[in-house]
Amino acid sequence: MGSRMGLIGCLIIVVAIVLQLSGATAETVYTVGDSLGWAVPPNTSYYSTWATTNLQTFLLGDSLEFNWTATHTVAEVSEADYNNCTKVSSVIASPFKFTPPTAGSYYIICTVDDHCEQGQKFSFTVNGSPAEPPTSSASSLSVGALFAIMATTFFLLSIYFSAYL
Ligand SMILES: *[C@@H]1O[C@H](CO)[C@@H](O)[C@H](O)[C@H]1NC(C)=O
Ligand SMILES: *[C@@H]1O[C@H](CO)[C@@H](O)[C@H](O)[C@H]1NC(C)=O
Ligand SMILES: *[C@@H]1O[C@H](CO)[C@@H](O)[C@H](O)[C@H]1NC(C)=O
Ligand SMILES: [Cu+2]
Repeated sequence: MGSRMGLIGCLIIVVAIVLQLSGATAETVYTVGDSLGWAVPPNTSYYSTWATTNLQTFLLGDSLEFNWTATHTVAEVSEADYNNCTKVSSVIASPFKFTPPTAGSYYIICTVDDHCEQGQKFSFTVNGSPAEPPTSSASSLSVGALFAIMATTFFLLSIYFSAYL
């Protein structure tokens, strides 16, 4: 009876470890605008459409990469400044990787000339509670470490079998 409870407990731990490892996802890096990069878009809805299409599942720990060749900036602004395309001082070299530090809404504009008015702007929401760690240490576990854990677990299981069954 006691041995069966121990065996079941051990199995539950194995399943939990395997589920956590398989469920761990690496951070995603999104290239803003895909092949267009960060530029004056062909129409004012280009980046809002891109963000809606691509950033629905943006999670804490994911990054945005801005690539550009002409003169542009990346500025994180308030919602009011985003709506008004208000210029703030911000000049950053390309490529620029931005990793939102917390969950919440973000407003990104280019502050050069009238680029923002022409649609070089987008907003998005980072999903995930700040209370949860943004990256899972399990995702950095090598395949070798996974097999080591599995092997150890099965070794322990075999001890249960030989000792009690
Ligand atoms: C942006 O830069 C990254 C890294 O240099 C590259 O992999 C990606 O293809 C570039 N994207 C564009 C749109 O140029
Ligand atoms: C904006 O431009 C993109 C890329 O050329 C195109 O796919 C999209 O249909 C355009 N949207 C509008 C509203 O014109
Ligand atoms: C809105 O933008 C205009 C033009 O950039 C600027 O003069 C004005 O101060 C802005 N208003 C607010 C409330 O930020
Ligand atoms: Cu610009």
